[in-house]
Amino acid sequence: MTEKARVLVVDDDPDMVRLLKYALCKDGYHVAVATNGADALRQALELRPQVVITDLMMPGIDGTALCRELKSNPDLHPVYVIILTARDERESYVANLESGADDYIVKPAALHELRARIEVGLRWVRSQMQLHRIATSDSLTSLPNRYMLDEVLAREVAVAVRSGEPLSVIWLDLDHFKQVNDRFGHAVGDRALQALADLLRAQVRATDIPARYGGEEFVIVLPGVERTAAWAVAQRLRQVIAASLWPCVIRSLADTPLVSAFEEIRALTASLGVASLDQVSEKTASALLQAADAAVYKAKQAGRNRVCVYQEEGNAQTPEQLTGDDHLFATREIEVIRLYEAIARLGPSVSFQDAGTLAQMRAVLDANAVGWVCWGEASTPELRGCLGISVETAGQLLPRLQWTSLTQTSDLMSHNLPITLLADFPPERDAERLVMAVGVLAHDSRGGTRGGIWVAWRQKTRITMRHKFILGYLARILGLELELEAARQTV
Ligand code: GH3
Ligand code: MG
Ligand code: MG
Repeated sequence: MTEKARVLVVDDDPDMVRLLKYALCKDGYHVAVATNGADALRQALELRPQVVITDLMMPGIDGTALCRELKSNPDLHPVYVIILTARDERESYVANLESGADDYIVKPAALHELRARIEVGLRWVRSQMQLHRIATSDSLTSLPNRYMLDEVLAREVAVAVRSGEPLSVIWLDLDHFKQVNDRFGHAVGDRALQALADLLRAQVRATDIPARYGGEEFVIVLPGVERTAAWAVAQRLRQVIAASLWPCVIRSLADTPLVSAFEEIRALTASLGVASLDQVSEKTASALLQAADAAVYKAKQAGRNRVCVYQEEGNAQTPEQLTGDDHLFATREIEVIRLYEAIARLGPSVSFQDAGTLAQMRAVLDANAVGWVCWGEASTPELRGCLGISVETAGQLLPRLQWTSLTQTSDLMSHNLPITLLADFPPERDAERLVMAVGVLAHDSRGGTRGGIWVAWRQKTRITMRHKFILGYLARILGLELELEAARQTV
């Protein structure tokens, strides 16, 4: 169902607004009314009307002043303003057209004329929005383009300076991308850029803004995120890109005759640079971008497929926290990549009945037991595979697992919270005592439960972003087209 067009009617004559509201509602518009200019402005900010119909002569803020306010507020753009005017106000409505109003109607307004003028206004609003979309988004990837990025970043820098909140950016440049074009043609290169854009959209939170800077370079703006957290995001992106971008391109081109040649390339990787506003002395968008660009340059020089954090002049030492974490992640990362490779090789029909996949999952998550279940007709989970504990114990464990949808799970996990504690389970067999377990459901596109995976640990384990990501990834394959909603929603 299409959304109703929003119309705001302003007149100091209450009978007039009541009449117009009644008539326009009947015509299927969403109508709000105000009887003075100040109230009209308040309502406009709340409703974001596409069309405002306003009387001229009102006490306080009159129609002319209201029109000027509406038209000059970028948050309300595009708004179409129709002036309602008495027959003897000819001079003033001409002046109003000059000062920004879009149209006028002489009172008493015939309803069919009013309707026709509203429709003209809505057409204008739609074309304005389309123009805006064309001007601000990149046609290949539909991400915000550089023009939009400049605008967004300038705004976020201003907000951060005013509020003292952190602000970071990640600059991402694909490695040796020219080779992809040279070997397989631009169409394949384009497909890779689209796949990368999809991946960025899926991996960042709703408040982060990924944009295409140009060519094979992308920038992600992370409001409210300080450097270390931005670095962790960049690391995760780097891993996901290395593990899944090229396999994803191959899959999407599966029916192309050339596809076997694509396997000559094992992975398409990216170098990423991270910079935060607190690192640059000049608090501007361009200084911040330059810093991130300098960091990417360092990542390229250091061998590509890596993340570098910007370092201020004369401050050559890397923050301890970053090197420490990096070291910790390094060994685990290799395992994660092996897991992805195994999954990519199995393709979209991967089954968790495959013991190899389960074994790798268990190793990567450092879990004591993992398993996979399938929902039967009776909508009770049916054990299909388990690793690490006996089938009997797994069978006892299953009904006690608190199954969580992927959305909820990743939401909880992103806050580093344990999901389900099975503190005293199972009491009779101490050797296989499992104190914590997580269940993740995968749904199909109609919302039906297809299956689930579970992971159990002997001790309380902190569920980190890493665990969350791996579980999410596995559940996604299980359900084929799962949206990682929560990953985007978490604040
Ligand atoms: P490096 O690792 O140093 O970044 O190497 P690179 O090959 O990625 O970098 P270089 O700047 O030499 O080449 C960028 C390539 O990106 C060149 C150009 O053909 C390609 N490219 C830029 N925009 C597009 C596009 O819209 N579509 C396609 N298919 N290719 C593009
Ligand atoms: Mg480049
Ligand atoms: Mg490049």
